[in-house]
This record gives sequence, structure tokens and C-alpha cells, in this order.
Amino acid sequence: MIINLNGKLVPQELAVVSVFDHGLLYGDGVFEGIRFYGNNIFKLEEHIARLYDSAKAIMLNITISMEKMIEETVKTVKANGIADGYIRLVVTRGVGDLGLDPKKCKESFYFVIAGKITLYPEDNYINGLSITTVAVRRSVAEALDPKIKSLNYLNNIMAKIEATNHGSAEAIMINQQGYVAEATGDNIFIIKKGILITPDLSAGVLAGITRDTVMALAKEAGISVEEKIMTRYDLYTADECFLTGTAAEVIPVVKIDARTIGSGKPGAITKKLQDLFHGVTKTIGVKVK
Ligand code: PXG
Repeated sequence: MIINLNGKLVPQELAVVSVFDHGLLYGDGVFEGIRFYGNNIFKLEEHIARLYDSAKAIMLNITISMEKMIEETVKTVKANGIADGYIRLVVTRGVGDLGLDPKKCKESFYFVIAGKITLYPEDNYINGLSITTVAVRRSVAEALDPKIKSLNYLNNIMAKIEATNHGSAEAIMINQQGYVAEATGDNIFIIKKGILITPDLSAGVLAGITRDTVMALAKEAGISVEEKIMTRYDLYTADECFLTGTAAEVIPVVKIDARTIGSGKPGAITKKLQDLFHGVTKTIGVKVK
């Protein structure tokens, strides 16, 4: 595998970072996960825009322009010669000393990996996931805004551990007020009486690019879409449920906290949105030529 290390293409064995990098020492950095389908990097510009917004929010200066970052990403995919896969783009505060002062980091540092990702087994896409709400709360915006896609994923990892300890594949995180937020790396949607509903961003969730795509596709297909504050009751009494994310794509949920959702099989609207989503993955984005 060829890795882009701060603008240089190097073999995987040589792609190493300093132990003094603050991304590693403090989780001080931001990242994006991006998919490419048939040589089309899906919504690359939107991912890059979110990356720069995350960086701005934590006062991290990315050394290259957004246009150059798009070029570097395309270059990395091309160098690996794969048509379908997954990109991990990471920007760290860079090398500093053993103190958390970010001013000690002279320059931020980035790397791009273009490889493969499989989050859930194929069977889950056909028969649905069983998920659980967990005690670990989504971090509050006043502490670390969930809109920032930072390298601090411990909150989500703790939630994932809790879910897997209970034999569930994925966790649903609740916010400080007790409302539904999101999964550990995915947004959540339900369908109730034909309406597609997802937690409002004010519940403290990442503005997912797959979330946006699915909402737009639903509207185009004539399905009403609502972003609102949701409780666990809304989840338990939903007709259908699914998660969305770059890695997970659109994945049906059939059980939440041991309650069967709808018929216990992935619903018709979920399947339709899965199909519509796959239909646009090769068209919206930046082509690798
Ligand atoms: N919420 C959180 C907390 C996320 O981390 C999403 C929602 C979905 O956003 P997008 O823009 O991808 O639709 C994410 C994204 C992984 C992985 O390795 C996780 C994400 C993306 C790519 C890979 O599990 N999370």
C-alpha cells in the first residue's frame, strides 16, 4: 500500500509518525473517512470542507489549501490503483514537546491512506442489525462539540465497548438531556408512518455526509423528512430504522434494546433508500483520472 505522508508518496513500511506528534500524544487533530466507488471519490469536496471546518474549530492551521488537499487525496487513490475503497485522511497538530501547549507544534502534519474497510458482515445489510442504547453519553457541545470530527474518539469507543459487552454490534448514544444522538460512527434514522425522521443536529451529532445524502434522496423520492428531538420511545415504536455513515453506508436496524422494530425485517423504505444511495455513489464526487 502507498501512503501519502504530508505530500510524499511512500510505501506503507516507511509511513511512520513521530512519537512527539500531538495527534498521538493528545488526540489533537482532525480526520475524515471517505469512500470511493468506481473511481469516483464520493462527495470529496464536502468531506474536505468538513475537515477544514473541524480544523478551524480547534484552531489547527492546515498547511495546504483545500484545493491542494483534494489533489493530494486523488493522487493517493491513483497511486494505489484501486477503483473502490476507503480513504482515511488525518491532520494532526504536528510534532511538539511533552506538554500539551499546541503552540509548541510548529506545523500541522497530514497523511492519507487509501485502502479497504468492512464495518459489518454482509448478512447485517440484508437482515439488519441489533443495537443497544448505552449509559455512556454523547459528549456535550460545551466540552467537545460532536460536530468536530476530531481524533478524540474515546467517548464513542467507550460506547462501542459497552454495546459489544452486551452482545450488540453497535451503540446508540443518548445526549446529556436524555435525547437520542447518534451511533458511535453513524447517524440514526427512523421511519414512522412513512415519514423519515432523524435527530436534529442540536441534539449533538456529527453532520454526516451520508445523512445529508439520504435526506436529499428521500425528499427527491417524495418522502417527507423531519429533523427533530427524539427519545428512546421514538426508536422503540418506529416502523423502520437504519444507520448511515461513510463506512457503514445505509444499514438496517431490526432490534433496539431487545424491542423488535417493525416486522423485524429491514423495511421497504430503508431498502429503497439503500438502493437510491448506491445509485448515486458513482456519480456525485471527484473522479480519479
Ligand atoms: N457520527 C459520527 C460520530 C461519525 O464518526 C458519522 C456520524 C457519519 O458521518 P458520514 O459523514 O461518514 O456520513 C460518523 C462518521 C469508522 C468510520 O472507521 C467512522 C466514520 C466514518 C468513516 C469510518 O468506523 N464516522
